[in-house]
Amino acid sequence: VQELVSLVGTLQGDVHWCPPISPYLENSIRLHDNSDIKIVPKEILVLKFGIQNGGMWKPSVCQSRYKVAVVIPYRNRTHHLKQFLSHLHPFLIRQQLDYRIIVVEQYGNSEFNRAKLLNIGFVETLKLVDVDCFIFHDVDLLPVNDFNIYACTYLPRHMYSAVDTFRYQLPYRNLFGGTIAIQRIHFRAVNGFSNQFYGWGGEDDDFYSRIERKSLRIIRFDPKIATYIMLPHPKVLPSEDRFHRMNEGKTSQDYDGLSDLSYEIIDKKLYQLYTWFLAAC
Ligand code: BGN
Repeated sequence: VQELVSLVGTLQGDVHWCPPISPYLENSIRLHDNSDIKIVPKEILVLKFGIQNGGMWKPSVCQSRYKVAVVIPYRNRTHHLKQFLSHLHPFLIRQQLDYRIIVVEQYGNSEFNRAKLLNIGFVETLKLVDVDCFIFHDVDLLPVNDFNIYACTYLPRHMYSAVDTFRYQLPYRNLFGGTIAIQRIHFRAVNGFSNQFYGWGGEDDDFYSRIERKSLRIIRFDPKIATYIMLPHPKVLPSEDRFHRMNEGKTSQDYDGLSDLSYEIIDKKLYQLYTWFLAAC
């Protein structure tokens, strides 16, 4: 917990801070494999926890030490999204976070551009809330341990150290994909993600290099805490272009990213469990 940085400023009014470790964290692991994930109807989640429109929540009895935006790049995974929200809302609530879930859906049929959707999510979120910590999160990854706190550490953090589908081993040391937590200042400092990666693979490796080039480092939590399960999906073919893109990325960081981001928001809505953007990119 000491490694986490509180980015919320001063106490508002006469409430007190939430305790450093939430009393609601549970030691027992309730997710063992993906058959454990039950979809909870949104009406029930809203009623039980008081989730606000747009997928927002914060503790009412104390002021959270951590304010975060969870941004999800998305297209065509309705079932996963329902499972994700059913799991993640109660998980974040047990951690007593002040949070908002934002889903950025890619419009149209061009190849999926995960990295650009995350850049868009970053920019659009900041138009709605003043938040200093971003969690960029794939929809098919679910954290199983309550002590994996969804707040920013000083350094950018790769959130999974162990995933069931990788037999709980990291495939390689510099992996920075799937789920990361990064401070707003650091995301800006590296100029966000490259916008050039269409199709599967490489955008996260490129992002890792961006971090290194700006003399930052990454950290991870202990694999016993940073454990995830991955929801099953058909294997996608990696993009052939990704090696070329990664090579280009060595010199294009300062002009490819947040600095040249162009897109159009086709639609947006505050759904009960998340804020939704439909983006053409
Ligand atoms: C890597 C992918 C990552 C992906 C991880 C885990 C590439 C670039 C060429 C080596 N990188 O191989 O994007 O997150 O696997 O699945 O394909």
